[in-house]
Amino acid sequence: MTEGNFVDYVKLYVASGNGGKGSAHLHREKYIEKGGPDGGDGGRGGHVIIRGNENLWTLYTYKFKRHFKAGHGEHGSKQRSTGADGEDVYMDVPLGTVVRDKETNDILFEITDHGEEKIIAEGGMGGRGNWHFKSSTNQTPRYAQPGIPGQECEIILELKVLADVGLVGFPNAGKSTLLSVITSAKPKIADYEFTTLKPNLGIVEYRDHQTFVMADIPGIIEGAAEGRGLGHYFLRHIERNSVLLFLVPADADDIKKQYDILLDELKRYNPEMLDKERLIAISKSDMLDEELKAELKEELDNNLPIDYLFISSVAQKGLQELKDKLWAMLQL
Ligand SMILES: Nc1nc2c(ncn2[C@@H]2O[C@H](COP(=O)(O)OP(=O)(O)OP(=O)(O)O)[C@@H](O)[C@H]2O)c(=O)[nH]1
Ligand SMILES: [Mg+2]
Repeated sequence: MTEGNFVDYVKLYVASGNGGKGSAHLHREKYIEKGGPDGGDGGRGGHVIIRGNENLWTLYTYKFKRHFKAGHGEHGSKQRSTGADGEDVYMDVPLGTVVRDKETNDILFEITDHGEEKIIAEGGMGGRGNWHFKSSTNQTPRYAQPGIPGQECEIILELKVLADVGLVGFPNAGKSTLLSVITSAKPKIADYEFTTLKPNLGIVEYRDHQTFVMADIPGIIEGAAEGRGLGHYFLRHIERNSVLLFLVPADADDIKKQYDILLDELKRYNPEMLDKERLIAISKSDMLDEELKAELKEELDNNLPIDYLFISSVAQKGLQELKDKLWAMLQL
């Protein structure tokens, strides 16, 4: 998935259909003097329905189509014939899509399951035809109910990525490079900070054709939770990951400190982030010679509070071990 087509926030207009009018038809037939009321009911207006689809990963399609209108119900007619219901409109969204009312910004619901359907705008009921209103005192009612108008509203769709593993690291830590070597994603990679501006997702192929999804998000810096850099906006994308992989480059001045800063930013953003499984990968470890690596290892063994390993995306070292560990953590 490239930068350009990852769409995670859209504003849309939706409108359900009007209910059809009930009919006020009076039956007329040769030789029958008083045929009586036989007007049928109007059909229901179409609903606008939001539906979860596990094959979608972004809200990309909604970048180009922003108005969704369901069909109107048809009017009732003679011989008690009910008008057809208006056509429902389905809007397929990826799992993890949060739907908000644009005016109030309130969350209306969230789609988390494949095939899950929620009506966002309910079609108006059809009006009842005149034959319903026939009574002993009124044998020939000449009125029928109008249909109920449909609803219209503006909504916001917001996607929280449901990847299994989220990458956390300072800018330039090598997150995108890792994604590019263990998945078929082709994120932009460069030797400067904030190369990644939007999340990238990749599917990691594991042994025996199993897979898990990894999300690469823009780098996080100190103060991200207060809005510094880009990280804050994108932290929501890793709120749902079950495992967080911290990437700290081997040439960092103080690896433990970088990890602590990252962890602190996550905690300030949402304390629940700390409930996730965590692993540290020391990236770019091809830059270390064996002696330096042994020294660093001793220091990290004493300092780091959680499990870690050395990797190098460029030299393709430690990647299978990394996948094994991540996979094991995902199975917990
Ligand atoms: N030597 C070495 N360099 C690496 C390795 N992985 C990444 N790099 C380099 O580190 C720089 C940053 O890599 P990116 O993958 O763009 O880093 P990032 O963490 O995605 O950075 P942002 O998107 O800015 O947050 C690039 O110049 C990469 O070539 C590695 O394993 N070894
Ligand atoms: Mg990047």
